Amino acid sequence: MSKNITLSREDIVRLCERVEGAQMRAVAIPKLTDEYPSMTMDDGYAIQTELRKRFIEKGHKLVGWKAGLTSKAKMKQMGVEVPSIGFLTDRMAVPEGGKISVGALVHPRVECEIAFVTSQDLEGPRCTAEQVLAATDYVLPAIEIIDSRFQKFSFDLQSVIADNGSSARFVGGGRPRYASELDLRTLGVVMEKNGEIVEMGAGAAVMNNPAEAVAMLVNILHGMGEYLPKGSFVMSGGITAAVAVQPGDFVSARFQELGTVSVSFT
Ligand code: 0L1
Ligand code: MG
Repeated sequence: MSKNITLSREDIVRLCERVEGAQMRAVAIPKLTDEYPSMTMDDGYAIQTELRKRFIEKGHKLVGWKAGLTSKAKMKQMGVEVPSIGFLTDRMAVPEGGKISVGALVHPRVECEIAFVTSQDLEGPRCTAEQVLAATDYVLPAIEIIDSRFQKFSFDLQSVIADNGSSARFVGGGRPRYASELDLRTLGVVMEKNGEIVEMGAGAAVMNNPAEAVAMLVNILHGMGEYLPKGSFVMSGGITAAVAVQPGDFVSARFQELGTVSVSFT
């Protein structure tokens, strides 16, 4: 598949450094398209790939991937119409019940997602939800903490892809289950913040079946010349809109059949 890269190598490195600086220092920056209005989604993925290489060179370990903007609620909330993907590293992982310092982030939001752990390699370009389910070891509930580095969470798809899909932290927990024992479409989730219900939904909100979102992710990876290796942790996308958090908040997501995952913010 031919890529529509319009940025020079120098610009890709420069924009990668800008995004990396914003992530490391937890400062908001203008969206990248303000300076490069004709930037493409492939340019965004080229910047994201550069960021991944830099993190790996610094010793971060790639543990998996995330699909983002995969539900109508999320697309409406963010004003985009196409899903995206981002990478996950060991430094983003937070244990179930753990604490996250809001000071290390710009303006975090939480969303509940169904995560997949794969037992076989998956490769595009025509990966299907059935192939994803056949290659899945188990599924588990997760909370993703997203943190767009763009001012006021105002961005477009090209910029958010460059910013690694707003990836910041993730928490896996609850009760892992074989996907074959569940109907992921009707599986319900209730998200509570400080004991109040703030969002609820069911798996079908994610592209009719969260396994479809993982297949989409594998097919985007193929376009980047990559595949999804076995043993990957993959988050399939927020079932509901994302909810803002601040210091002192306690968030828990109760998933039907999969138990509860929770995290607090300091
Ligand atoms: O995981 C997601 O769906 C987030 C994708 C990026 C958009 C955002 O920051 O809300
Ligand atoms: Mg997400």
